[in-house]
Amino acid sequence: MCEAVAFGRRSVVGSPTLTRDRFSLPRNTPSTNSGGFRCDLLISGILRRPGRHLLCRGNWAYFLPRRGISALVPGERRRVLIQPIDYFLVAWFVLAALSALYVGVDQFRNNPEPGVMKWGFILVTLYLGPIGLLLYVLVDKEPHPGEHEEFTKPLWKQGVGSTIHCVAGDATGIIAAAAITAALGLPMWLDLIVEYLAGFAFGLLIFQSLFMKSLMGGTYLHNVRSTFLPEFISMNFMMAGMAPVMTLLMMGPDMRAMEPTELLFWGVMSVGVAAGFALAYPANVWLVYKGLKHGLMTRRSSTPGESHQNHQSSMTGMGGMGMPGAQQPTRPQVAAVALVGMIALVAGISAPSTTVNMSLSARDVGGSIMPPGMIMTRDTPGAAMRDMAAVDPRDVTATAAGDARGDQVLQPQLVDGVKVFDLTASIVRWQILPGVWVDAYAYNGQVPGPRLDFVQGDRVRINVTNRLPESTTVHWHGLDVPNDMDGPALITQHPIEPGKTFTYQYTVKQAGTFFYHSHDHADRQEALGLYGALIIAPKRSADAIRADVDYTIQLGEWLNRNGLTWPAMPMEGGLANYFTINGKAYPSTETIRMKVGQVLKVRFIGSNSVDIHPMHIHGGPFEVVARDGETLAPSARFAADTINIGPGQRYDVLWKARAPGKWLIHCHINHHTTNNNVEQDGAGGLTMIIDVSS
Ligand SMILES: [Cu+2]
Repeated sequence: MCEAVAFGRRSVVGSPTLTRDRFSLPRNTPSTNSGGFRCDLLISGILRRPGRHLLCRGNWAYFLPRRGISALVPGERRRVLIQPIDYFLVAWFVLAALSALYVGVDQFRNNPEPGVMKWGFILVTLYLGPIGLLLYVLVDKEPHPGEHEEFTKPLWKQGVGSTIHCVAGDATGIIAAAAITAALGLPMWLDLIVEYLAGFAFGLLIFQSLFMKSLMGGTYLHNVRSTFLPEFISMNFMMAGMAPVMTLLMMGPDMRAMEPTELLFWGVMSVGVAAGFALAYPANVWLVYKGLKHGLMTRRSSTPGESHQNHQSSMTGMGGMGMPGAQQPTRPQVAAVALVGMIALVAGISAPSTTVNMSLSARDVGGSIMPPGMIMTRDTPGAAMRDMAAVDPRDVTATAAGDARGDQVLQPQLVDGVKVFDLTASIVRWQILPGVWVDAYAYNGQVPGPRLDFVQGDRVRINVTNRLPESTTVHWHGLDVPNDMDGPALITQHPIEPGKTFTYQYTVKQAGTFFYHSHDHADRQEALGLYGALIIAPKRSADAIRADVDYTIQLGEWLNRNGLTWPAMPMEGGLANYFTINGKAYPSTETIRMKVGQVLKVRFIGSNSVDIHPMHIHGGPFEVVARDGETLAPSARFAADTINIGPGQRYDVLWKARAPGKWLIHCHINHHTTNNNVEQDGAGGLTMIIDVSS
């Protein structure tokens, strides 16, 4: 007994044991009639997976896991999403961890600071990394035994100590709240308010009043009251620096920054803390100078027998004392500083709303990575961002072989006189050029999707299974079908939700060149590869326009940068940089081979949804014989050498091989015959060769 997993839908004729996502096959099961999918529907490459074999017998394929069965979907997954910034983040947080380790060990082993300040430095070093370490060494680390009191006396060092204390308390509250609000899906503006309150509460009620109680004496409530105003001032400046940095970076092009599970979120928090520190520092210097906040302290444990005192604390700049020579702060002074702090806070929280949409939450757009150059404004809806976002590589379920081809003919099963086809939409890694891979939305693991060959009069049934992370539908472009089979999502049918299957069924009335494509967020899904050819033969074969070679060209456009794929769109940031014929860019496009005197029929399909492509054939004019699936009357046929293929349009043209040589078919928007603006082997993108021999 060997267990096997079939790719896609199961259609089992033998007597295997079926379970939900797997089945067992008796040993030596006859290969072609016992279930699974035909090998020619599969792309050999997606079947290679560590720990799995592919058994491809005759026309049928099975997956044989070496250890159990883990998933229905075969192929290599890309489990991680790595952007260039991530390397810096990893390095940064390794440095931060090492720095914090050093500060922690040194504080507790060697430095006569009270515990609350030791923790303050450790926390701030976690946020600020080597900068925290630098501050510690410059202002607090006792140079030689007994020198701490003298070493920490200067006002600028006391100001740093006071800011460290504020940042450790307030920023910790802010960061904890940011992580929680992101998980709750609160809009950004509400996030900031919750974060402010949490930061203030944590800083004042816990870090300041509670942890400092032993140092300050007095009751907890008294401490809360006496430290409220200086904490309020310091916190306001701190948040005034932190809020805009957090908002603008979180809602920038890489919105992984909104997800606490992403390293980038913590990187943004670090930058935010640095900005908050910088803005709060001057205020803290003044507060310490005036004796409204404490700065650095020294606490020494006396050796037994040395003194009756167990502890000796020296708190420079502690409440009511101020720095030597400083006058008591006046009410107008305190009021003015507090007022400016509040103005800074309001500005810091509200100013980003002029450029980013603060009504969005992490749930709306979290994790989306926008194309470079996309214009996002204060009123850009979350739906627009999701529409244009990069395909998340973690949603890729399989990797196609580099030489895999799309547009492979899909063989139907005949059930009670109905031709039954199975289409499954999923995300696959697809090679458009050696070394250039896109994360494509694909039917049956190929771009374009498999070709459906119909004959006029056929009754067909197409089971469409959705393995995308979003809903989808299929539209039968140009076909005269019942309205509820037509495909527009939310207009004629409920979208097919992820994991679900919808069955389309109709009688094929027309003949000619047609295609199918997604009709749910088509600007995204069709651009990412969800289209395929419908080639319908006329009922009377005498009606067919004959040619020696019949070749279908489906056009595609891709935006692929930084290892990510975005749907190409005629939008800022959305313009394509790769162009494909049948899923491949020249020189990876196919070559048509024919002999002098033979006639080639090219069926152009405007399957891309962005540009009009003026398709040109070298070597003399062609004759346009059909448009949009309709055969032109002989009197309406015309000669041309370039024809505009607009999105959705189809043209069938006949081209005669007049002389031997390599003749080109290419788009005449010359940018479309480059690969990321580079010509390779004389061309690129929408180019292919007709190789005519004599
Ligand atoms: Cu073009």
